Amino acid sequence: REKQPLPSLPALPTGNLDEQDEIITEKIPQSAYEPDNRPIEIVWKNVLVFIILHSVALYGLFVMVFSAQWLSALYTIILYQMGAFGITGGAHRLWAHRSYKAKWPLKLILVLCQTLAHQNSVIEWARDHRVHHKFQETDADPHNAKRGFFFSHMGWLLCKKHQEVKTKGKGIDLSDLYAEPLLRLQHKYFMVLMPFGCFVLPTLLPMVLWGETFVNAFCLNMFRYVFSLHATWLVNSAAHMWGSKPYDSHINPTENRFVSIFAIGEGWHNFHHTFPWDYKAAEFGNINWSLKIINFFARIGWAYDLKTVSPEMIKKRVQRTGDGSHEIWGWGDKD
Ligand code: ST9
Ligand code: ZN
Ligand code: ZN
Repeated sequence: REKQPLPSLPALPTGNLDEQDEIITEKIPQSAYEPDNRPIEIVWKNVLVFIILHSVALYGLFVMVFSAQWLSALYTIILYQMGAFGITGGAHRLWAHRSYKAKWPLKLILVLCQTLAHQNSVIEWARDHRVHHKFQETDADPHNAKRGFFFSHMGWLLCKKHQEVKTKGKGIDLSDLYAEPLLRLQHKYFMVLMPFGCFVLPTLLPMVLWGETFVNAFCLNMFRYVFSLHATWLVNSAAHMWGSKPYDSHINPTENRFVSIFAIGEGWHNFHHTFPWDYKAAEFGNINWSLKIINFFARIGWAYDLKTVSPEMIKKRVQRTGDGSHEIWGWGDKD
């Protein structure tokens, strides 16, 4: 059967997004899509790499519990938090959504932390993520949750992208990202910066600084990396499937407390897909470690122009499209 052509959507708004709720949250009617039954093209190299990564990471967990120095275990947790903030505060809230502005020292910290997290370069990450928001849960969504838990979690990184991702993705404006020399530099030299920043340096430091063994340091770092990948992927899988929908019951993203814990505040995904330009990525500040860090940088002046949705706008939206679960939380009392 032939697919119906997709209706065209307005481009992602840029600049001050405060008033553009309706534009960014406009959805492609799901009726325009039919399930795609074409066989997927598995990328066996990635399958092999992920099997190796997971095996070493499992051993890293064993090392963390039984044989690593306590300093190495603490260091692993700190690195995980730093990488996580590179993704949440950097690739996601700053660069993919432009939900606040940052001065260059903060940008430098963020790009270093994002390299430590290795989820591709900021430019590639933000491109896929903008495509995800604009075409959420359609064939053009890189990790379309309608294709199941495994596909949206990590399966999408193990096969070729759907042609719709590439075709529709071409219409996404990335000029603001390419206008930043720091991001261009990271993108251009990513295949040098990433191995060094995500694997070599994090392994060497505990060996040099407090005499950890190579095997322990290497496997702990792998555990840190794989754990942070799963924490991130849960936002695409679990937080698109399980949880409440207080802000918009017509979309699949949910409020998921469990995901928020591991993704340092990014599990409030029903709010985030409803109001993607809000720097808090949530209505409240609970279980939102990323918000606390951005607020700290705002206090010292490195983060500014923090965009946020007014309580009135949230209230109107909750009443209009929410699933009714919001009432039990009250208004603003968790801030
Ligand atoms: C990783 C990313 O894990 C995770 C992202 C998660 C996002 C989460 C979002 C949730 C938000 C909240 C954040 C929570 C954070 C919590 C932190 C807690 C710790 N538009 O990609 P290619 C075109 S990465 C437009 O190779 P293939 C383009 O021309 C893990 N065009 O497609 C492109 O060429 P170029 C580590 C697009 O060949 C060309 O297609 N990394 C788009 O189908 C080829 O692109 C890996 O494992 C688009 N969106 O291969 C790497 N996409 O780039 C895995 C593509 O030159 N990736 N085009 O412009 C791969 O090996 C491949 O991408 C592939 C697809 C095999 C998956
Ligand atoms: Zn999402
Ligand atoms: Zn987002």
